[in-house]
Amino acid sequence: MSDTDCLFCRIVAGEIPSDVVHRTELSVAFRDVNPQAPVHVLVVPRRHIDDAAAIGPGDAEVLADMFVAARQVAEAEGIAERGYRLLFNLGEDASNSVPHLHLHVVGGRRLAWPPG
Ligand code: DGP
Repeated sequence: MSDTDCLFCRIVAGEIPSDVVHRTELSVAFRDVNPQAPVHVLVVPRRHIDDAAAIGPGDAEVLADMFVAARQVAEAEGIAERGYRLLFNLGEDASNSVPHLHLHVVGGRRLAWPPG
């Protein structure tokens, strides 16, 4: 998929507005438009990657950046101490709806396990 067709590439480029809470050289984190918990932030790589199944050895640096960004978001949002969930949805059964890799950072309430 080309950048111009990709919703999250367009959010990263600032072409579509979003509530950005964290930026690094490699990733951007913004609030999910349909939050499932008091804190629900998506960490996305600036470079387009389709999904978690498309990750390869060359993506180590960007993945590390995304996980560090997720921790920093959790700390800034005040959920780091009580705990939170990091989640990649993948494919139809997991309701993956946006084909640009995104790490969900979800917390601020007790989260059910297993998820529905
Ligand atoms: P997933 O189901 O894992 O593909 O999650 C995609 C998430 O993206 C979903 O929770 C809603 C969110 N989302 C979809 N469109 C937009 C948008 O235009 N802006 C923002 N901030 N979030 C969006």
